[in-house]
Amino acid sequence: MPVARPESQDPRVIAHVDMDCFYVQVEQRRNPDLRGVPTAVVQYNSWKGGGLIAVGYEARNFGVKRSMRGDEAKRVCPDIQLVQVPVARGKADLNLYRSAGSEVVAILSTKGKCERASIDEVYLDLTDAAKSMLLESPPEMLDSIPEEALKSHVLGLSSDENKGEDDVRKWLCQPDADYQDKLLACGTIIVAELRVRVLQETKFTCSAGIAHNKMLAKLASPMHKPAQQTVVPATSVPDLLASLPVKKMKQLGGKLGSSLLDDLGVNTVGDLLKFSEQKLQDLYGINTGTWLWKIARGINGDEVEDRLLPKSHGCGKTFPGPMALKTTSSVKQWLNQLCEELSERIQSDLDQNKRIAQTLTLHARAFKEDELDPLKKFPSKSCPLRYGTSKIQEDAMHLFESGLSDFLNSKNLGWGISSLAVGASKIVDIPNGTTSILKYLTEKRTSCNSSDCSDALAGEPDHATSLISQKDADTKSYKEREVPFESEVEENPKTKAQRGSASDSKGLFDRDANVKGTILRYFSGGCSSNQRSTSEVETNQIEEEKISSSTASITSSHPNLNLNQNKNALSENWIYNIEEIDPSVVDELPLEIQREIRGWIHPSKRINTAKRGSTIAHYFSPARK
Ligand code: TTP
Ligand code: CA
Ligand code: CA
Repeated sequence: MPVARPESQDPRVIAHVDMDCFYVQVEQRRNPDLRGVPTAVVQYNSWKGGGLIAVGYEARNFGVKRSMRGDEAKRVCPDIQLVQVPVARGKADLNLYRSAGSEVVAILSTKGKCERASIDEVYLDLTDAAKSMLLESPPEMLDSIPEEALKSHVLGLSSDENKGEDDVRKWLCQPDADYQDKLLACGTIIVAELRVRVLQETKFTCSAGIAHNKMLAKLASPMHKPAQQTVVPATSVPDLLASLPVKKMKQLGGKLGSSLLDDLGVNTVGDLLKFSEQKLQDLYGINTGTWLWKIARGINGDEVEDRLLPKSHGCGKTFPGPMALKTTSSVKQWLNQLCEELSERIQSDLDQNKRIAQTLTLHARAFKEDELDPLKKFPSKSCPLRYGTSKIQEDAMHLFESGLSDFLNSKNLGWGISSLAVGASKIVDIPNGTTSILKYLTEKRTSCNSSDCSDALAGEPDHATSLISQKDADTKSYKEREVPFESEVEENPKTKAQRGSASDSKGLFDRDANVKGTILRYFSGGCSSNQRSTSEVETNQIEEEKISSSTASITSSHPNLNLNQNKNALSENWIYNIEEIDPSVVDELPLEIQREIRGWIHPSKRINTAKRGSTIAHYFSPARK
């Protein structure tokens, strides 16, 4: 739900960094023979050559698109190399890509607050680093401006290619610029240097948008891909938004965008300027109305969260067409696999980062023979998460049974499952200096039943509850792993190191002085912004929109459901909080489930009490009223 947060009056420098054709780059690093060769990464199933999930820029030049399957890609680009995504437990194993993303995050987070926004992108708040640079070594005082910074695309500057770098140099060094632009100029240099470091240290290229807020930075990062960066000075915002189709904004990809288009004749974000805040509130409710009024002016107060680790973990698998699961035993078999992976991931999060996940969630897509209610969705279910693979498997199966019973209205009908996913969320840090909850757990868990535990827990932090309020103590995962005690429960040293150097903006130029040429040159295909057609850029964005626009069909699995709990393990009602879902994890779930979850996260689907114009009433589906 878009909510307009007040934008700080203080100037900010925000960057959005997105890796170029990420999975392809990871595969090209693993197998350098693929460098410079048209390449795509395909899904693990082999039907029609597998679905493409990442397409390299060389292949895009031949017209290969992510929407294609391998066979079609071979037709338009016979030399294309199709690399299968790694497989584990019969499903895609994204660990390779996740950890490659972490390598990049470790570098990008050295200059300021860093929010990992998906498997291949981050937001950075570089305000402090830019302020320090402006004080200590402003652009006009530098002996030389890093070449990568001079390659920046500054919106609103002349587009004369011959004068491009000169114009950028002048813009970066203009003595009479206002403070915000001066900070932005420093941010431009800092981001260029970070991107060069990313390339040197990981061999990956990335693209970036640099602006004074998250929304504008995100809009700018895909404008010149691959391996380039785009800067949005405040003065260029009206022109940018005047020509920006509403559907290009992620939150406007769905019903809200359609309503703006169909009901108000609003084609571009700038067209919204015609409407007063009051009018937009009357039409769409107070929050959404204000949000729309603000985005029309490029105002966005969202903060960059200080978060290098995901807010949740999820894994899932689809069972298309005839592969649909039709018996509880086949569901159990696959759920067991998914839970095994989930259990490993939360256990390693606990071991490495000292974080505990508290909520287990099951999502599924299902169909049934009952044609009377074909749109009914399989309700997502959650419960307190108990550590230990077998416990997670057991609880997930209970959640499934409970969901299936609701889905079938307790009728005895035939059914099929076309996708399954499990998630672990509500992840909290184990507080530093706690005389270890973990120690407490290892000592107490074997001996207490649930009521004893709740008494014993009085005064303990909330987050221990879900682990301890179990009837039969599953001590395995803790006891066998030599849980660290107090002195070991501290910040991850890597994170600590990253934080420590956050304000170091000096000395970058020395470090990067050896880098000859620009990142762009690194691309053997030499695919510059000019060579890349607009339609390719659009295609990429449309892909994202497809996901958010498809949220229109979601009607039943509302995240704030008060869920019935299964009888064995869970006695209390449990509220699932949408804020706990990490969009970066959603990307990793099966597409069908992504759509459903994005339906909760993105568009303005809040219960809305404001009076609405009659033609717009259909924007809010009845299920949400
Ligand atoms: P994107 O950032 O959307 O795309 P990309 O990095 O491949 O290409 P671009 O240069 O245009 O940014 O997605 C990042 C990775 O996430 C992508 O390499 C593969 C994976 N992914 C999927 O598995 N399924 C999807 O539907 C999408 C959109 C991405
Ligand atoms: Ca990307
Ligand atoms: Ca991305």
